[in-house]
Amino acid sequence: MRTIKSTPARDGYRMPAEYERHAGCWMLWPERQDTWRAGAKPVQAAFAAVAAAISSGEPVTVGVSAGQFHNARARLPDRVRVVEMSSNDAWVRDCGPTFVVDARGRRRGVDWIFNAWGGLQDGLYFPWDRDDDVARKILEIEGDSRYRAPFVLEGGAVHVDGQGTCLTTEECLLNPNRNPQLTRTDIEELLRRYLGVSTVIWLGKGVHLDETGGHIDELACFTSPGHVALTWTEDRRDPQYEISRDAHERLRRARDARGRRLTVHKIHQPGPMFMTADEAAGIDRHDGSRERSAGDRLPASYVNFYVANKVVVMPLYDKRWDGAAMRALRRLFPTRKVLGVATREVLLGGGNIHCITQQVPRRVAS
Ligand code: KQY
Repeated sequence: MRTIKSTPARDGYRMPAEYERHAGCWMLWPERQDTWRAGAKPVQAAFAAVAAAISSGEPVTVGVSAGQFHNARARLPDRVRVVEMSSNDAWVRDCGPTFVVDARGRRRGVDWIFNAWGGLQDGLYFPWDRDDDVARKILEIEGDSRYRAPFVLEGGAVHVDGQGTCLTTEECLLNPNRNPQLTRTDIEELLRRYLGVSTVIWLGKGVHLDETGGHIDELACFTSPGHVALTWTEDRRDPQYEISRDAHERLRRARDARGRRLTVHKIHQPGPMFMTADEAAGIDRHDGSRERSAGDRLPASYVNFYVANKVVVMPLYDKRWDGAAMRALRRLFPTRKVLGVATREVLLGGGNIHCITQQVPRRVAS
């Protein structure tokens, strides 16, 4: 597998939207006990259910440590490919490659520098060296050439419409715990070069208390060109109210790369949801890892879904709001079946279905 010194944009490559055709999807198997409670068994069941749902519409590969290989193989459906791969945790959206394609249907991957969402300043765990190698290993297996981007970024920090527009947040990308040497203008230029976009739409803050420091993939995403789903609440006393209202205003004023106005689809958040004492008691404490405590507010959002070829897989966690979110996604993705998976266990680790998946766009054989 070759590492290319150029940039995707210079070579005519762009990041396709998630709703474009996939060759498959990658996940990593969860096991670390300072993230996942009860020996990670409850969350492994949730990951297996997500893999089963996605694999009904496209091939799924799960990377797993040597020690967990037999367990993962036994718990995942036979149609899911399981390969040995070490990692520090299971967030392949962030440590995996971002795939890019060109007009001839060729595919390559961008390997961002990964620093566990903030490095030694306020990263979530140390070390993160195995995570930083995940993108490269996936590209080896996929047989795709690699660009090593010269800056810190996670896949969950950007969404694209596939037609030249990138959506991101100031809270995350301008945080000095990622790239203190880069200005906003520098970062926009790097997004142009590495995602092949021409327009960057900046939202302000991410979801309230999101431990990644404001990833866009909890807050908002494109559902088709010109259409954005946004997590929402009508409760003015909730700090999320002001965050979502500000995002809505920015989206209302924005134009995408093709000069279109955006239609914003509000999806009411669940909860608010909090970690229980029982859940917190089941998580190991570890120096250098984020402490997870009873009463912590969880960054719950329905916007953290995954769009596969034939299905959309969305988190379920709150009977009061699940139905409305599912109906909204059915309207937004009329050609796909919307499948819900109960993923409170994934949420306890600080993310959800979008964060634990990484799509591989389809390559057209040349
Ligand atoms: O938002 C994401 N893309 C990932 C969430 C990571 C949480 C780490 N504990």
